[in-house]
Amino acid sequence: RMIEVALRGAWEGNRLELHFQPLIKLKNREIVSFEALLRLTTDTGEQIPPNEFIPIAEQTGLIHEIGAETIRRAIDIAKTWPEDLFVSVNLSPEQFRRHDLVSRIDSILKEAGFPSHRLELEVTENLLLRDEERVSDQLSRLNALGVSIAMDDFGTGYSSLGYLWKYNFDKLKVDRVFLEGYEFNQDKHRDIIETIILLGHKMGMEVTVEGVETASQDEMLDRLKCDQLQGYLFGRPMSANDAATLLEDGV
Ligand code: G
Ligand code: G
Ligand code: MN
Ligand code: NA
Repeated sequence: RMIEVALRGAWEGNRLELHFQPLIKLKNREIVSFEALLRLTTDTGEQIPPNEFIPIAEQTGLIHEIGAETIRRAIDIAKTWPEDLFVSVNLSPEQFRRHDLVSRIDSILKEAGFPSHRLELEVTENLLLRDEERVSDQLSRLNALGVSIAMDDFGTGYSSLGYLWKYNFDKLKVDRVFLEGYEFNQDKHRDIIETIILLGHKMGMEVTVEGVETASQDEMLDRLKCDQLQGYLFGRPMSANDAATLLEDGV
């Protein structure tokens, strides 16, 4: 209840804000993108994590407005970045229940005059669980718009391989669980991550590894040649202002 109240009109009161976490290109170590991540603060100053308020936004239907506004604002900020950077936005499976999802995203891009290829949308395997015709149709229409689609948290859901077979994704984001505890069993972690990267590349996708926290993980990934890295080692989710500063000063 309290969260629902906090979510209504939250943009106006600046209780809902976007933070940005950098994605680094492995080859040249430059920032290629930021992932937009929502942050909610209540009137009393309490921080509520997305894992708590996103489900409530989904249950109450607020996710449709919040999701559209998230894309609008993420694009608005991305317009101030160098033109070779893109921006990534997470989409909830619930947003795909609306038939106008794709046309809304199209209008947002057109109104902002933002090139569709600079927008990446992240979806999780949960989206595909229901295996609906509609979802597959929406994904191909997004593809036709020129927006790129990433499968987020790859490797943690159900029958991921079947979905890779059936749908065309532009990118795999390898879930950070595969890096957790790396220091204690390096070979095992390296072997599975290497295999996922190979799988992604074989299927024509780019691969981002998430959750990079230490220099030794970074070193291992550098040898494995994924495409992008993301994690606290390169930057935590930060305000749009801090992201702009990071772009000026470099990682
Ligand atoms: O932001 P944090 O690092 O705590 O993210 C926790 C979870 O919340 C992640 O799974 C992330 O994808 C999700 N999340 C963050 N921002 C958004 C958003 O704008 N939309 C949706 N649907 N999920 C988000
Ligand atoms: O599900 P998704 O991948 O969108 O979630 C992003 C979440 O992962 C956010 O909560 C973000 O703060 C968190 N995150 C990003 N980088 C790291 C990292 O290096 N370590 C940990 N533990 N969490 C991270
Ligand atoms: Mn994500
Ligand atoms: Na992710």
